[in-house]
Amino acid sequence: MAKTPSASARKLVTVHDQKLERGGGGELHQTAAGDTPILTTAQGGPVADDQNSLKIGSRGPTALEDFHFREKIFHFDHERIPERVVHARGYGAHGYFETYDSLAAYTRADLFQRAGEKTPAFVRFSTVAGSKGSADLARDVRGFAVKLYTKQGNWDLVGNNIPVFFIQDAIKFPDIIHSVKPEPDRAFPQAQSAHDNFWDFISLTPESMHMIMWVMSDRAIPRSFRFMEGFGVHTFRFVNAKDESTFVKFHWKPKLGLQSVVWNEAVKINGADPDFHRRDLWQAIQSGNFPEWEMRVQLFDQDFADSFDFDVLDPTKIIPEEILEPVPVGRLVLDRMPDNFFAETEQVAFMTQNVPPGIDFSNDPLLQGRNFSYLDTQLKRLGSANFTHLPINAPKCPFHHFQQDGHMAMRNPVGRVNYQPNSFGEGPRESPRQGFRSFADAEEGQKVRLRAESFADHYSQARQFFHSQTGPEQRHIAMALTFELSKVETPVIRERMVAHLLNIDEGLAETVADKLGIKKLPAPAAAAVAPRDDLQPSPALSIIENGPDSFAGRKVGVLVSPGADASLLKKLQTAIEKEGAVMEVVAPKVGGVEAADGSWIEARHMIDGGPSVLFDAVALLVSEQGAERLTGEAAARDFVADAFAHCKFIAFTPEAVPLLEKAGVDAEADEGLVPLVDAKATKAFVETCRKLRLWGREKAVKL
Ligand code: HDD
Repeated sequence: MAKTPSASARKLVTVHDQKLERGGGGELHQTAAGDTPILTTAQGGPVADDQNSLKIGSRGPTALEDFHFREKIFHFDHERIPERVVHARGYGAHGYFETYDSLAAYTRADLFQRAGEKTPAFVRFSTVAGSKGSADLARDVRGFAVKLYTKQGNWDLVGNNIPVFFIQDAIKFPDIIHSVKPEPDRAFPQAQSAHDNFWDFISLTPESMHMIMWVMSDRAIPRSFRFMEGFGVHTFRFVNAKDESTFVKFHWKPKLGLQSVVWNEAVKINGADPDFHRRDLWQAIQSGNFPEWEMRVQLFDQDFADSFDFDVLDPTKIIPEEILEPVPVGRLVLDRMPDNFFAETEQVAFMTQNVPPGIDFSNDPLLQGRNFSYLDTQLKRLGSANFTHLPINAPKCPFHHFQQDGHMAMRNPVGRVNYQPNSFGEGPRESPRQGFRSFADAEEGQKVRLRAESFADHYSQARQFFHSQTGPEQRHIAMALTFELSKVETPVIRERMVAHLLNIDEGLAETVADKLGIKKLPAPAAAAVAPRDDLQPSPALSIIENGPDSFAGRKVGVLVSPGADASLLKKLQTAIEKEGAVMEVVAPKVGGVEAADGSWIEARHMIDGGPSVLFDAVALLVSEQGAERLTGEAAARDFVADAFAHCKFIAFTPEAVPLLEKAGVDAEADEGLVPLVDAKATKAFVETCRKLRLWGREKAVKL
């Protein structure tokens, strides 16, 4: 019985990838009209009444024999599974990875053998600290977990949008995570690092200083997942067919360039649209604007590793791109949202130890620890050792093994033999040639609990990161540190942090100390290795230096009033869409406004539902009367004032000047205010928007 899927006939996907319609399957389950499936129990029994439980008399007790009620409530009671202990809030999408050229010289991993090879992918982006229901714009690291369903099994590259980590040894992971999560006695703050426990741990953990510079930078408040980089963080190995190893670090570069928001904006976005990042990815993919990242690899040998300033096994260090250029090897495209969030995004299980032959681990102690941790967590979360039977986790290549039974076993091999070797010539056998062979590195040493001396420099790269930022970015770091530490109630923790900052940049330490009201600077923190001054700044570390040269993928919010110029709006829309950006109309009332020429302008948002923080640039297309009325509305004044304060480009019709003025904005303040005097000006405005923000305004607005 073929039927068109409808909202009421949602699909169930079995582990065999058969799609069954809910309620489908035979005439008994059809209504007389034949178009609406009959509601059934999970056992398939048709249900007569789903509105009333079975009672003894209409006001009497509920009967125990009401198996439909019992099953319905039983199932509902068990809908939740534990959220991830970290990275609980996430959003995923399907896509593919396309290999540019053969990398056979470096790796025998099948996905890298042939130019043009396409490997199915599932990617989940996440924040680390917050619960599943927390807001997207928390100041936090973003997870960037990629599952590639290769022909040699799944490869999970479980990375972040920051190339370093807080700690050098996985044994400290529970401590760093406990410290950032809500404090155990009071259960707050949620999705925030701005509290005593986090900064206490950090201030007692100097190895975190490099990471802290990144987390206090705008990297931790990305404009969207589409505009951020990803990193595998650790040094891995490529191993070729001759069993030769090359070290490799993985990078993802967004095609649309890097972009972040500012903190004042982030706080407001969290209120206006806590799902800002989710919605952005959903809208981009559903409208056919598929986000794309390029995979680039830093390849190096043992000689390079030996000569490099820092230990390549230390996950708190990078190899600057200017020293070792990342080579493009392929692209990742996300082109399909999951059919069901729970089945796919929630149940996807990433594990660092999932690597195909040709990709191997280094001795990075953080990576080694991760390889232990990720298997445990899947059992806890998904409840059965058979979590690989879930379609999202199952390999897409043929697989054969003798693992069997257990809770929810759904892929059970047929036949008599479930072991090997066996005398019946049945079942799979291992293949020394094609199977995974660990790189045969020679290891020896005493059993010790020691941190390598080569891991001891905690400040030099933190300083290098800070000095690689542009002026506005350095200011943002200072402001972020001040904000976070202002929430710390214990003075000694604040002072300890300033003592660390003195080892990174004196000016930064002084600014933060001044804002925190610390009158006398403490002595710099004791450093096992003196911070170095000779590391060259790395421009690749700045977001502003690596912005795009187009406005593609961005969004303009156009505030209209009754009597607005519809043809000007049309021209603006054409210019915006030609750039690959999107326009959304904001109006005083739901539905839209009547234009001067009598036509109707449809609006997507009402002003207080569409504040300017949701847009990359704004335009004010208002009539004289409209402007006058809008000056009386707080939401309209905020729309303008926020756009200006967040250094956004603002186009405006001459009639909008009173609104600008009421919002405290001088229409001639700077080149970021673009008068829409004629149709040509719409194009000029969009070209101006390519700069994304007018950072020169920042000092004036004291962001
Ligand atoms: Fe982790 C999840 C990334 C260190 C233990 N981690 C998790 C996710 C990402 C990362 C992106 C979410 C995956 C998803 O979307 O399902 N983790 C990292 C990076 C690290 C890192 C880039 C350092 C370079 N993690 C790390 C350590 C440990 C863990 C040192 C433990 C020893 N991570 C976990 C975990 C999680 C996890 C507890 C929680 C949910 C999950 O694994 O599936 O096992």
